[in-house]
Amino acid sequence: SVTPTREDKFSFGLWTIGYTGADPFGGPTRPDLDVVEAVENLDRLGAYGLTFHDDDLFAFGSTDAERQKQIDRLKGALDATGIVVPMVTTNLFSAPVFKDGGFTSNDRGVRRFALRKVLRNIDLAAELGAETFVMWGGREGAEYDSAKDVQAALSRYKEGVDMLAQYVTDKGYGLRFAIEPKPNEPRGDILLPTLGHAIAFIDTLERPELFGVNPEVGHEQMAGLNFTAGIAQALYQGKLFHIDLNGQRGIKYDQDLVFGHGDLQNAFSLVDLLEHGAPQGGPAYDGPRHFDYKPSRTETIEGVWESAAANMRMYLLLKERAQAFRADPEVQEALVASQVAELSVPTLAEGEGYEALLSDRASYEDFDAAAHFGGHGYGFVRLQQLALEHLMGAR
Ligand code: 3MF
Ligand code: MG
Ligand code: MG
Ligand code: MG
Repeated sequence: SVTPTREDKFSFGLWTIGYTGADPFGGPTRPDLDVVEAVENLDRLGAYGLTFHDDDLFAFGSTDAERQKQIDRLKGALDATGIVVPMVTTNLFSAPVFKDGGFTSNDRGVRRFALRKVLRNIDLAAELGAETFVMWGGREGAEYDSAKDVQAALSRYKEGVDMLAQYVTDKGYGLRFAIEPKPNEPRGDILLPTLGHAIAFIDTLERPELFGVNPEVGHEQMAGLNFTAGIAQALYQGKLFHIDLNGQRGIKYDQDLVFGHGDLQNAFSLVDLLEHGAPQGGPAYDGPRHFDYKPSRTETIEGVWESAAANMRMYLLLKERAQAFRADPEVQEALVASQVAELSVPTLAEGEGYEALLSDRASYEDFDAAAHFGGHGYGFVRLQQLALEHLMGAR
């Protein structure tokens, strides 16, 4: 069915449906969205979760009383609807104090302030029962190579997040961290620009098991990368802790379109991967299907809710199409012809080392490379045509 239910685990950032349309060239085109209205509408549309940055819920610099009032209003709406908060994230990019970053600002005082802000927000995340704490370091970067010592910045990043991991461990919070990579915007270059950079960085941490990634469709595509392939590697490395779904059309600014409104083919293969795991039974993802999109500034508040619904509908339509693709006998036959499953057969026999391989004449002396080069095709184009026909509803 393409009607969203709680079991689909669709969640939205408060900053997504709450986007008022302000961009670098113009002010808002819609009024602010109240958190209670946000929760009620997500519930009405069939979503299961709301996520937020501290500064989305209560303005930066709020008094303790103002902060608590907003938290209480959110809790009331959650209780009334059953909407949950599976993820909380931190804003170290909007306030002017973070203009050169939070954890990696050149200014040590800013770095200490950033850590305190995040610790406070981690307490709130735990209180609300969140499982994941996302960190997008949007201002952790530079425009000029001589302005930022990248190796020192990575050391400070590590120092900061190691301390946060110590904190959640000491407190017994069940939280795990997900780093969100992005190549650029708002900084000219951002640290940990792709999911591959982030996974490599996680390897240097004191508690790598507490850290994974929160890749965003548009962010990887801004770097010209194949998002589905990146997600497959994140799964392979056990690091897909969370995901930001949206649409992007090529290498340009972060468009944050509705999921599927960008590279539709890649959205199809992504849903196929998320829903079916690797074709040969690799690990599957069972976390939230989280949308990080921006309702276009041309739309009214009715358009906001229509676009929120469109994200979920696109996901469910793609899921239906992917199921039909996998179930089609002709596709199954084409997959066999393309030897897709054969890649899961180990190259060496069990216990076989280089000595046995060296003495296996069939693998080299008697191997007919010419026949393999000229003699057989893989049929990948036929497979792609079948995939696209399913995507187009032509089969
Ligand atoms: C910016 C983003 C961010 C992150 C968020 C963490 C404001 O391009 O994608 O959204 O997703 O900070 O969840
Ligand atoms: Mg983004
Ligand atoms: Mg984006
Ligand atoms: Mg994002």
